[in-house]
Amino acid sequence: MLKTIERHIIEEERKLGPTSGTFSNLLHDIAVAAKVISREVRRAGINDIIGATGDTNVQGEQVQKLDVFSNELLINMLSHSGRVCAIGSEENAEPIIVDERWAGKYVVNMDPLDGSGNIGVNASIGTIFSILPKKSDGRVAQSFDCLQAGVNQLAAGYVMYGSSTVLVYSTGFGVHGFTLDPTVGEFVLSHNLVRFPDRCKYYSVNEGNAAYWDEVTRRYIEFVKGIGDKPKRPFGHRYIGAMVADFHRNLIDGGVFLYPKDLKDPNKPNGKLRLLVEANPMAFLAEQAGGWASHGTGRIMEIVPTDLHQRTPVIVGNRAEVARYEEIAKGLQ
Ligand code: P6P
Repeated sequence: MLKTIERHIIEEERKLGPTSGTFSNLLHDIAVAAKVISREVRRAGINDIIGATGDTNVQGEQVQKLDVFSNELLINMLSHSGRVCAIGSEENAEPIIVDERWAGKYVVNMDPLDGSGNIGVNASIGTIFSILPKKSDGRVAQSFDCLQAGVNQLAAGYVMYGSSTVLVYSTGFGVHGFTLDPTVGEFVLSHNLVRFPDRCKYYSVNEGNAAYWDEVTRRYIEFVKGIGDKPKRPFGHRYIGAMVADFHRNLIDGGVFLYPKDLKDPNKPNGKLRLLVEANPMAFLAEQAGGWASHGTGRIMEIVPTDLHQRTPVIVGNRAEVARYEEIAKGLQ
């Protein structure tokens, strides 16, 4: 029986108690934006949207044309939805405060197009979103409305533009995945209450950073490779360079993803990934799917943010493997 995301969102909303329906409308708006971005991604080789704009973003990264398209589309849709009061985007230095005439009661932090370096080589990319309540008093949101710990999240999700387009989200009642059926233009339920398998099959890390890792990461990676005095069957290694794609494979097949702190860039002592637009939403999903997400010695979702673009080490996925990493870290303290 075909269950569209619209129907599922309404059913999920009923579990949240009496709300004015704006929450489900917000999730629906994000699903619509995902369909439009998916269309552009699928045509990227044709409609001259591949390539860099020549600009660099606040992260100091090359901006791809599809980054700009996705960011502007999502900001435009969310700003005129009547449901959002502030938007924190990986592409914008400052939060976007929505015009009071359109402002709603939710905050969205997002990475509009994660892994955009993969566009030119036709590898998977994604969109990541985190939904929070407005915290400030008064009608107009403040920039600090985006600076909330992950435990405050009401919902989170991602869209993966891979061999098919999949939207995965949770509102706190488990994780559900929907596959876009391009013949009808609908996201259809394909992964109901998806959870990390108990068996950890893969580890995902950029091995090219091995020379810059600290002792904790070095010891953990040796373990997963079956090296050392307690050899074990090694995990498989898979790394796509887009967090959404690596996370999704590990969620479906069993695995752990790491972007630990490293000494590669003195300006990024906590690794590369952003707390608010990558780590927190993926941590919310991981915990809802029976997994865990740590910054190395503690729960990612308990970090109290001080900057929109602050970074954090990320070890996320199979609960036992994340716990093993934390045990090694605590043993070395
Ligand atoms: P590296 C994409 O740029 C991203 O933010 C994540 O999606 C991905 O996991 C990571 O960076 C890849 O970074 O340094 O391994 O290329």
